[in-house]
Amino acid sequence: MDQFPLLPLPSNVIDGSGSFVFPSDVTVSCDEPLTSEAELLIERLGAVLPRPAGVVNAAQATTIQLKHRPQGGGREAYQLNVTPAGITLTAAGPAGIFYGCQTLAQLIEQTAQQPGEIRLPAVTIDDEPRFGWRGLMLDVARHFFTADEVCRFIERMARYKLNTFHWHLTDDQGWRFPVKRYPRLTEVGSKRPYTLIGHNESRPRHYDDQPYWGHYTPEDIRRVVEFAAKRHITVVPEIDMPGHMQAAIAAYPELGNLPCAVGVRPHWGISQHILNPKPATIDFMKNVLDELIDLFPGPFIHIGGDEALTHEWGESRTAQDRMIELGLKNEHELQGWFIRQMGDHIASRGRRMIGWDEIGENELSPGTAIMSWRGTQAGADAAAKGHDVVMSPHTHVYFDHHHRGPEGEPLAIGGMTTLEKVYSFEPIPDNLDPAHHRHILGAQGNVWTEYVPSESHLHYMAFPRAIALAEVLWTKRAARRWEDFAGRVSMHEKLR
Ligand code: TNX
Repeated sequence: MDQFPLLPLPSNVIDGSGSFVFPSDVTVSCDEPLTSEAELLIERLGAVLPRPAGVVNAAQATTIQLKHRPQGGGREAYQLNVTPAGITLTAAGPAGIFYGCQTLAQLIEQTAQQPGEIRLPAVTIDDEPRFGWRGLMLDVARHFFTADEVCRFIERMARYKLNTFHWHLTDDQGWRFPVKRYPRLTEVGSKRPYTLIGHNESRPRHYDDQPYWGHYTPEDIRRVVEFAAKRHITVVPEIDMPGHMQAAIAAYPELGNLPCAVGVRPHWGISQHILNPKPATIDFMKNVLDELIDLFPGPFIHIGGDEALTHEWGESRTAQDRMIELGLKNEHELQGWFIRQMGDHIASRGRRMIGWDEIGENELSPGTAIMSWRGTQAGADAAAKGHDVVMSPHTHVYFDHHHRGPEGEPLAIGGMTTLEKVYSFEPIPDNLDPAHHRHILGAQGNVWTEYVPSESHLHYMAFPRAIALAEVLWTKRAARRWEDFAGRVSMHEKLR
């Protein structure tokens, strides 16, 4: 199997004897609940097989059989068997079958590159992931990506067995999530009058004179969620609060702290504008979350919570009175209170709150999960207190950083995160007591898009780094070798 650059590397590969030669008419059969997986496999193979494959009834002789095997292996585990007589894929459920199909499709696509018959060497692959949260985050607020572009991004994630898509839907520079009850969020909040040219740190700042806008419809959201679900990807939507809310405050000034109007932010960096802590604002955000929960069926709802500058609360009579009324010592505790209001509401709707690691600086309700981005220590601390954690440190998995540059690369936010650095990432912190390891759900790469204006640029930033992360999260730690991975990635990229 060494000749095949499988990505991510499977757990266990045993070479068999002989090989399987594909007939000119390939057929796929499947047990009842696996029809969707069979259809997706057929669709994918359509691009490489000389004639389209067909689905047939499980009783007939077929090239590829997808079989449901209730016992053995986790939900995402599979066994792929290639023998001279045919190909069988078994798993305890549709997710495992889907991952087995990704492995099989990689094998077939690679052999199909050579002229002549398609022949696969006999092999048995037993495979399952190391972590359950294998994610990528996409920021659609700084630059907007359409539902079709998001689906193509998700499609590519699925090929490497990533299973969680975190959708950063709102920020200072644009509100992209449709809320029926508050239409101005998209009418006003999704448009900025012009956008910064060049880097946010350069002075003087220059702006283009192009209005920039974009938002989703509820149909777009449903389509993305369904597209992702078919590929066994859970979507985690994020409404970032109480900071990163300038676009919402531009739409509904009563959410802010100042008597004067603010616009949607035209440049990057952290905004001073933050939601006020009035009961009406808390209710407003709960209503927004209700509509979010109605459109996204997944277990986690992300409320951001990062980089909340509390300066405006320090200057506001209303915020100060609220702090006294609630018996809170300072603005930091007020931020914690705000987040807990959201967490309680999310829990009352049967979902779990997740937020950036700043929320862990205040007491959290049990069941709240955190996403550790300012390094891994905040994640280790939260795990030690019994909270679930997704590791997403800017040191290793920020895909808005340069690959190797800045020399020879397009403008980026800065930093450098090489493929090797991503590959070296270990999600379980060394200093975490083994009793708490189970709280590390996995990890996630983040694509912030201040400097990522187009779909091609997005793929350029995310890949191949996302593949390194996929292997970190799927493959057993002891089986990971950088040189081996680097070789497989370059073979794979050549074939693409
Ligand atoms: C920090 S990471 C942010 C984002 C920026 C990003 C740029 C995090 C939770 N917040 O708002 O886009 O840095 O790398």
